[in-house]
Order: sequence, then structure tokens, then C-alpha cells
Amino acid sequence: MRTKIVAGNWKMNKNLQETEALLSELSAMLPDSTAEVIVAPTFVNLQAAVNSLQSSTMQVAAQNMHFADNGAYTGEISADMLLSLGVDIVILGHSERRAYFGEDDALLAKKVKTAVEKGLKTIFCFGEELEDRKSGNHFSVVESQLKNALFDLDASAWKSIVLAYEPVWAIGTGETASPEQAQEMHAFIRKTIADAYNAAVADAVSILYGGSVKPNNAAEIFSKPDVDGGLIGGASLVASDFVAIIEAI
Ligand code: G2H
Repeated sequence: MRTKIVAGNWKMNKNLQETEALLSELSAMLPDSTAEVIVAPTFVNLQAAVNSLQSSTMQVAAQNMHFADNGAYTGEISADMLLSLGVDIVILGHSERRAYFGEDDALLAKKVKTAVEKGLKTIFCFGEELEDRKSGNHFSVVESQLKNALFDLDASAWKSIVLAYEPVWAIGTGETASPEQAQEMHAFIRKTIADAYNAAVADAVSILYGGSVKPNNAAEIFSKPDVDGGLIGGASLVASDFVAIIEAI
């Protein structure tokens, strides 16, 4: 049985007071679930989130991290800084980091390596752009994103990797991959990992779907056998929507 996960990527939303308010609302409404529930507020509110979720089963993740231990990297955040707050999960490779901040596979390989070495769980995001899908290159694009950033890892490192397939054309657009498109790609991802490592690694890794998951489409997407949960953006900012998505798993 793979771990089911519902993670909320809050992106650059919610100030301190709004973060505390949303977390207390979520804590009060959180259903009993077999899924791990994760929230990823912005860096400056991580400490507040950890404090407010001390007696909750919800976990806190960061949205990014630098690969270096420390040093002259103005504006950046290290793995040790996250760990010192009690944050041991990090989202890496989100398409917005790739598109707006120039993060490429080579940089992400370094970040993932550091996260693994430091003992953080990584939610690694990847996915094709609309042109890739239109031209039929979506499988090869996804395969190379995985290979370039992850396939230098030892098989044992995969215990701390969670994958999040997020087709760029479905992010924040209201357009979602159909459950069949998600399943087709997730099965391809699992086969690609089985070929690169082995079936045990491939069968154990949780693969989340991300891209305009909402209360009205979550259950159908989550019902697919290779979809192990979701990385939720917009809908994670509204407690009732996020809770409905958790209930859909
Ligand atoms: C994809 C997703 C969360 P949204 O970025 O990572 O956002 O659900 O708003 O499409």
C-alpha cells in the first residue's frame, strides 16, 4: 500500500494572520483520513505554521530550498534552516520555480541531492508544457525531467521522494488533465522508474497529481490506480475546499 498524500501549496499567498486563521480553521475541520495531509505556507510563516500545528497530524512543508549548506546566497534558505524550525518536507521543481526563477534539471538535481542527504522528504514537481502535449512529446519530456534530476539517486534515496506530476497547461488555469490522462502519465512514470531502478522502487513511490484539482474533480482523479493523491494550489487556500479534497481521497 502506497502512502496517500494531499498537499496544499499555498504559493505566495496568506500573510501571518491569514496563515494562522486558515490553519486553525483547517485544524477544526480536518477529517479523519488515511492520507498524509501537508500544507506549504510561504517561508516567513513556516515557524508560525509549525507552532500552530503542534498537536495536529497535518505536516508543514517549505516551497523551495537552496542546495548549499550555507554561505553567500542572499535571499536563500538552506535545508538546515528548515530542519531547525521542525520542517522536514520540501517542494522542489515546481513549474513556477522553473518558469519564473530559471530552475532547470541540473539545479534541481543538486537541490534534491541535498534534501536527501539532509533527511528531508522531497515533493518533486515536473510536467510538460502545452506545446509538448500538442506535439506528442509529453512522455519524453517527463522522462527526461525525471532522469536528469532524480536518476542519479541511489534506490534507497527513493524512500524520501514523492513525485508530483503537474502538467503546466493545467496549473491555475481551471483546466485539468482528465482522470484518464493523469492515469496514463502516472503509469508511464511508474514504468520509467521501474526500468531505471526496479519494480519495488516504482511500486512504493507516491505519485501525486497537481493542476486545478478542485472539490468537484478530486474524487475521480484520485480513483485512478496510479494516482496517490494531489498537490493542490488554489483550492488549498479555502479550508472547506481543501477539506473536501482530503475527503475525496
Ligand atoms: C499546481 C497546483 C499546485 P493549482 O501549481 O501546485 O496549483 O491547483 O492552483 O493549479
